[in-house]
Amino acid sequence: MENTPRPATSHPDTILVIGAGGQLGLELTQELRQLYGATNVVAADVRAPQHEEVQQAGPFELLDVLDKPRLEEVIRHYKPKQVYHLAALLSATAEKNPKFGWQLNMDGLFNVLDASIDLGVKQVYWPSSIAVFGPDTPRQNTPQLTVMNPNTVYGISKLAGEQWCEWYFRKHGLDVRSLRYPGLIGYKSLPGGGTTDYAVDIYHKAVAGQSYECFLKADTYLPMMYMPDALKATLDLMHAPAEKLTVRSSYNLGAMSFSPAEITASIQRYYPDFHTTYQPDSRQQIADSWPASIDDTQARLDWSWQPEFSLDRMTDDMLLHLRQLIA
Ligand code: AKB
Repeated sequence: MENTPRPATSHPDTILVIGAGGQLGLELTQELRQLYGATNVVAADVRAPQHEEVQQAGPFELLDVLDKPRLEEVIRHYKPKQVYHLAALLSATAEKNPKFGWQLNMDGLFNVLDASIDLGVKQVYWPSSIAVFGPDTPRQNTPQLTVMNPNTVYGISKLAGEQWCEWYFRKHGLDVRSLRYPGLIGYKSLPGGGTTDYAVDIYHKAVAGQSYECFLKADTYLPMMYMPDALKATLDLMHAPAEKLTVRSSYNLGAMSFSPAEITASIQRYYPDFHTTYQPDSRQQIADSWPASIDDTQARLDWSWQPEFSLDRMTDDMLLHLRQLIA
């Protein structure tokens, strides 16, 4: 994470990252290994990831989070004090496979929370999403506490998960922490099955010299965040003193908000001939039910959250790295 240098920290305990092969998991695993040493960070995923960094740079375990005995075996073996549980089906995929989306997102969370209590894990990180909000929610500067009513399987599972995290904290004293991520954008890996994925795909098309067909309308505003900011937020939250945290469901987290037309214009600063066409599909309905921008005052107050990347700064960095990758 070259833009937000932090001093190396010594961390005596093992960390387990479940879903380490995913878009966030890959980068979070790399970041944690840099901070705490590769051998102290166990990467786990249902599939052996393609990325060497996850599978070979430190311990790796094949793990289906729905297989509770196997999860317990991994926890018993490594005795992690922290678990990052990132495995989930995202919004668009969960709409197509609702029962499995619910099962993975909920039973996976229960397995992690219960195993953590039973086997002495002290801290759990679990990502929530802007998908917890729904069509009745105020769309601009969506507050931390407001009408929710999500209408996607993913959103319902994330909202229920937030409430369960809070319940496990209050009832069992498990130190569960969570963020409501906006769409995450990074150059190291592709997201899969989300509604905000277009904002990653579009950069890949631009550097390949192709045009982009967008599945959302040109003026669809959604909250977004560049990966270095997402990593910083996650680690800042996990490092914050427990007594500072007033939210035990999940924190609103904002950075930037833009539309497909605006990201296209940002890319055109480098590729003037690049253009986007618009062919909205079922994901448009999902996007229309989500906030356009987020009020993250509570995160700023409680643990000094401050994003660094604007749209143009993200575009500069994304294009620089993607060009290097294909060179
Ligand atoms: C999705 O689009 O499903 C995710 C999310 C906003 O949680 N990126």
